[in-house]
Amino acid sequence: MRQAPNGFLAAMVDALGPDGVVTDSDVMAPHLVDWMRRYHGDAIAVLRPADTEDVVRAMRVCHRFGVAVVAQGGNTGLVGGSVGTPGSVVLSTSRLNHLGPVDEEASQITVGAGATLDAVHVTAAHAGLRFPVDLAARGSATIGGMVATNAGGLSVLRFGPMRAQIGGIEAVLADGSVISHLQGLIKDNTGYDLVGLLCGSEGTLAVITAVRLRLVPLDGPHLTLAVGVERLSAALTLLRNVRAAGVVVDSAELIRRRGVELVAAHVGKTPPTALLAPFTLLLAVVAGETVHDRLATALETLKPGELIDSLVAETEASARELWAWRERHTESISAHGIPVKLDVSLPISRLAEFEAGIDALVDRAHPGCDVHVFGHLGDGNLHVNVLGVDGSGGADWTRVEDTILRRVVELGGSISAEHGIGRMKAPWLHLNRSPAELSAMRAIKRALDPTAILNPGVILGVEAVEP
Ligand code: FAD
Ligand code: 2HG
Ligand code: ZN
Repeated sequence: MRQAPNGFLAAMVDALGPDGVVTDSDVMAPHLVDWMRRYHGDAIAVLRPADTEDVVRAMRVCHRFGVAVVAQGGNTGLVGGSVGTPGSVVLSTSRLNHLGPVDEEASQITVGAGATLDAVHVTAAHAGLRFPVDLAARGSATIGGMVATNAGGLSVLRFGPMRAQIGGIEAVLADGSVISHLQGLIKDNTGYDLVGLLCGSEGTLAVITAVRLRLVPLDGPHLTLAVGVERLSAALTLLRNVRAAGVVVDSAELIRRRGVELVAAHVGKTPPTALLAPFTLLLAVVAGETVHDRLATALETLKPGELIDSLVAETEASARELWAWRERHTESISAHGIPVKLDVSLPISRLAEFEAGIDALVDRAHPGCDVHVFGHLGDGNLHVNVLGVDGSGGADWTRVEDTILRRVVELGGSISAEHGIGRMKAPWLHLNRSPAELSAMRAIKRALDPTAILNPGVILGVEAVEP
């Protein structure tokens, strides 16, 4: 462990009080390993600021001593961006968790960066409104972390990712200055979009302390439908036809039989037969008088032999059970080891081709792996998880990752659809970003964080951001 600079901890305790500075290694331990157990970090201390003023004081001390700061929310990120690095402090937002009140007139709410997604859902629902981003880590993932990664989730198809839900941000820059833009104005063309810039910045440009979120009206009931099909292209056709029939689709997710079997083994349950088709399209749609007829018409458009089975969840409880087969993929995979975990996006027209070739491609890079593909079909976003490669990283790991990411780019896709770049994908950022774009990004980084203390190594890699 790297030592703190002389006087640093005393200055930090002065700034935050003893409760705000944790140095006990047992208490620090969970902050220093990521959700996947792939990244094991290090830090001088974990800071627990109680409000924005505390964050300002903490950043001033870090700036003065040149100590790196890794902002951390729920630590559910999947690209190794949230754990401390040697000589850094982890700044936990757990105490910045204030909520609301809901501004019903504007359908907005201002929350602390450390508020969990679950808490925001519950608060919005009490006001008859909905916060439309949802993901399986909802109990721990924080709004600050989700803004910092521009998280996607299950309803991007209908509502867009985090970026589309932000009415404003309050954040503390590296030198302790505060930018606060929380009015939530619908129209506001006053120069550079700093809010948009911080969204997806993964803790490298500022520490987000509060967020103004847009809320949407609660729908009536949703209907959940599972359709088992022979080929991925049939799932795409069906989704297109369901939407063309005027059905409002909230989520359109894809799972494969292999993944369902893995979840079944993990949770000890038998899946419904519709989920044992080679591919299952899971749909959450807004219910209404004509929805069953419209769905039936769309199902009829599938070619003979393509539809294997379908199942409608009649109750909320059975809908939750169906969704669990999709949502529990991540934990079921993790129960079998540390996977190569990728979240790629492709043009819709290349999805089937990518999926059809992925097993053989990975097999050539590292024979004998177990490849799991699932994800947000409607967004062109597939999750590729590969089990059976040495979980600690190394040459095999890099080869598998490199092979998949290059294939994605060859097909016109993105190496990160929603999890971000973090430390994990920094070496491959150049596949998607031109030298001119990378140079513009470095210039932005230097302007906002001239001594490179904010989450070093994340997004741009270590060398790229040294002052
Ligand atoms: P952390 O993991 O703590 O941090 C993530 C990044 O944000 C780090 O770089 C960190 O430095 C930075 N950061 C955190 N807080 C702040 C802040 N206040 N200011 C500045 N930077 C900050 N993602 C999706 O997009 N879609 C999904 O469907 C999805 N499903 C998931 C399911 C599971 C089971 C799990 C474990 C993860 C899933 N994720 C998904 C990953 C997703 O990125 C995180 O859940 C979430 O966005 C991160 O929130 P967090 O509070 O845990 O952030
Ligand atoms: C999801 O959609 C998450 O469930 C996690 O983005 C994906 O585990 C993964 O690879
Ligand atoms: Zn996802």
